[in-house]
Amino acid sequence: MSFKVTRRKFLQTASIAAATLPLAKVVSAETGFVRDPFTPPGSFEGTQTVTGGVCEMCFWRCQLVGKVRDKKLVKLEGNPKSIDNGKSICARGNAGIKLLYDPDRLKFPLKNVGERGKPVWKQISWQEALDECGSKLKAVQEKYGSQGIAMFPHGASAKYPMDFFEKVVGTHNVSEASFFQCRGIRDSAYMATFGVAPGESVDMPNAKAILLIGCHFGENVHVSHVKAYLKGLENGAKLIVVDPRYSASAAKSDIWVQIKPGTDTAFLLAIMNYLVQKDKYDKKFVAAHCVGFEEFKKGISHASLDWAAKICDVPAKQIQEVADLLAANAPNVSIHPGRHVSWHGNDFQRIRAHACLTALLGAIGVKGGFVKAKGVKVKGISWPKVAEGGEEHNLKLMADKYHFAPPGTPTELIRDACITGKPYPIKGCVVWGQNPMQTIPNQQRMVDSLKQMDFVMCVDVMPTDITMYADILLPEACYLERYDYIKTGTQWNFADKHQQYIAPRMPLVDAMFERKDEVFITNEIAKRMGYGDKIPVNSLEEKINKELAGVNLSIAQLKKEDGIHIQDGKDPYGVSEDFEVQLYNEDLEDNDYPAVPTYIPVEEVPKGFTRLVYGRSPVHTFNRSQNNVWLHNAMPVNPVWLNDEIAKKMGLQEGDEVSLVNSEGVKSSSKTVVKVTPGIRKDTVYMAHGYGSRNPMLTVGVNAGVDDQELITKMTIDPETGCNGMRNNFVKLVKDGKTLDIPA
Ligand SMILES: Nc1nc2c(c(=O)[nH]1)N[C@H]1C(S)=C(S)[C@@H](COP(=O)(O)OP(=O)(O)OC[C@H]3O[C@@H](n4cnc5c(=O)[nH]c(N)nc54)[C@H](O)[C@@H]3O)O[C@H]1N2
Ligand SMILES: Nc1nc2c(c(=O)[nH]1)N[C@H]1C(S)=C(S)[C@@H](COP(=O)(O)OP(=O)(O)OC[C@H]3O[C@@H](n4cnc5c(=O)[nH]c(N)nc54)[C@H](O)[C@@H]3O)O[C@H]1N2
Ligand code: SF4
Ligand SMILES: [Mo]
Repeated sequence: MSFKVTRRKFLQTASIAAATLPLAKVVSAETGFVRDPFTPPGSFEGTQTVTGGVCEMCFWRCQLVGKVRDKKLVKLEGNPKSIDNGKSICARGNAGIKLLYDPDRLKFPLKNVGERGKPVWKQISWQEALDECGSKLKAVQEKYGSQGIAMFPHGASAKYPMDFFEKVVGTHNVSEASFFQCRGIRDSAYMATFGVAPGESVDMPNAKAILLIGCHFGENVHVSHVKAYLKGLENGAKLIVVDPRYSASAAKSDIWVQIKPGTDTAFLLAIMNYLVQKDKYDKKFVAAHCVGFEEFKKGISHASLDWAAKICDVPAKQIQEVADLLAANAPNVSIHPGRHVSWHGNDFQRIRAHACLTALLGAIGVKGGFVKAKGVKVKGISWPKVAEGGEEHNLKLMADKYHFAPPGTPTELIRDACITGKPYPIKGCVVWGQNPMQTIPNQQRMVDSLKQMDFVMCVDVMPTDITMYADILLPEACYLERYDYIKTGTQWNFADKHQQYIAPRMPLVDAMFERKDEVFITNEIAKRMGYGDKIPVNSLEEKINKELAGVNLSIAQLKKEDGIHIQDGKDPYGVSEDFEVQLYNEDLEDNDYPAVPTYIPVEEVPKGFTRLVYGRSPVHTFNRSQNNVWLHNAMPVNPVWLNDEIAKKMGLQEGDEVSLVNSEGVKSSSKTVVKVTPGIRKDTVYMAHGYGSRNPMLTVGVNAGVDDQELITKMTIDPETGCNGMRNNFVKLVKDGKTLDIPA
């Protein structure tokens, strides 16, 4: 588009001009990769390189080495042996040291002698803390049954306790924000279409065209995935980005579709209908692998280019241009499955459309297409299944809803039960590595759920907003201080020499203060709940060694191999004969859901308001890194992106300090600044997620920027999966105490 040059220029100036954000100094704004800002060359003399680190500043788990001097970690780098991230790590990975040594980190077990939400902390011994957790959880179990305990887990360290609570204690009430507020819909929708969860399995390095719906690589940073994307662009792939905002990816695109939020399914339906009507789809692939083509064809026949253009507020010609570009490059096209996909409560249908479009283009198992890498499986050591049945307490089955939910229980079913006591009370809560205050919409419902509990325990590394609601708060060793999680995979670029890797997390330094790991904590609670005889391993190191033994490896061997075992892999290309694509899915039909991808309209923006959408900060991971001083300095607040013409009408200028209020009257408790830009639609504002912490123990991150979640109070639930849509909240800006209407 001719548009592109000026747009790109504007982005460059915008990122430099954002004077409050010295982002450009620290990281490349587009990739989030560090340009080594803090480390004068030569200052690492006398350090020893320790291998075997696996990053968990986010969940991509890049492989690390650490430079250690006098038992202190002074620098992190990518492990040069890695065939995944290689020597690269991102800003957040680099700043892991500042988490490790954060003076605000949890150091000792704490007991809340104040109120939930307004804690007064008293340091106690591990013995006392564990006795209290064990006895209180046992009491809940005895009084209300195992289903009376809910768990909110996330991350490597939460897997072992989650397994314990599900299989030994026997509760179904486990809800992962990384499913129900993130990618669960994607996995379920692809399962219902391809029969497999997709991961991020698109062969972007070898693609001739890449379609990103919402994905904003460069701000969303997963090192090897971003590398794959950039490699594709370097190799000449055409890039189509569908986003209401001029994201870092949109800035690199050949076609930017500035879509109206919530309407992507209509856009995809029109593309598919056009391809079918014009005979531009892969007939051979469809005949060999697709089920229900005729029903599908009929079901989407209403979706003309003009129909979609009106709904999506983009030119019909542009939709056609996208369709033609995809068809011209088929089958070597990467239709990205998405990752955070719980957007508007109509998302399962959209993600089904991603998968169906991929199939129509024959872009499966071919270079550049949807390609599942053939990785290694390392069998985990798990708790024995003790609790039998319990299905009569499965909230999902009892509600007879959300028949395509991912594993676990939809958050709202758990919170409904907490708040109403129906169909049964939930009175015990274990939070492990999740921050449901800031990652699940409608904070008041979370507060109400937590306040009515008999007992709440949190295991965390930092004092975050959720930890303010704990009765007992336990300090965990962080990812740099413990053995953990065996990361496996294949090389990031599907090179001709197919390889696989096995990389267990090994500590780079010892844990300080009284921090403990998940095996210690879970086992001690298990003993106190009467399950001591079920304990599968006595230490995390033993667990990892046993798991490695399953693939004829050991920690000692891995240490000799610089932390990463590499072996021959398998060619990932090709499609098995029995691979089936459900363009029309009978199971969906039987459960009263649309069997062919269908556009379900979302609520329109009310007069005087604008739609709030959010995404990633390139230098933060959600809220978890907000107190990290390097990352905080790189992007101290999350500016609210406001369309320049709208800003002008409102009399607002770049850098003006504002707060936000939503259509349900909820006001942000902190402030941020306005970013005035043509790079956002007039009916939408955008901000990075994760800011605005309220825990005063976070001396760096507290009240920095605005918490998007605080403003997301209106609930929209995806009917197939029960996942939370989070982009149907409408806001106004407040300046100098005055609430400003948003002009139409
Ligand atoms: N409004 C809004 N909501 C969202 C999103 C959004 O963009 N906007 N994103 C969604 C997405 S994509 C996801 S994946 C989820 C993520 O949501 P969460 O799972 O809640 O987020 P995390 O940052 O992984 O977890 C937060 C907690 O883990 C703690 N933690 C960090 N390291 C460790 C550790 O080693 N051990 C323990 N025990 N705790 C640790 C942090 O201090 C923090 O309290 O949020 C979802 N919710
Ligand atoms: N730096 C960094 N990187 C991360 C993370 C992090 O916390 N920090 N988290 C990781 C995790 S767990 C996840 S799940 C991923 C998430 O990363 P993505 O899956 O890429 O994130 P999304 O939130 O889906 O996409 C945000 C983009 O969607 C656009 N958008 C908003 N509404 C709509 C709409 O209706 N239609 C379309 N087409 N676009 C819309 C926004 O403008 C924004 O550019 O990022 C991962 N990478
Ligand atoms: S992408 Fe960055 S934060 Fe995530 S694991 Fe890799 S280095 Fe760590
Ligand atoms: Mo996520």
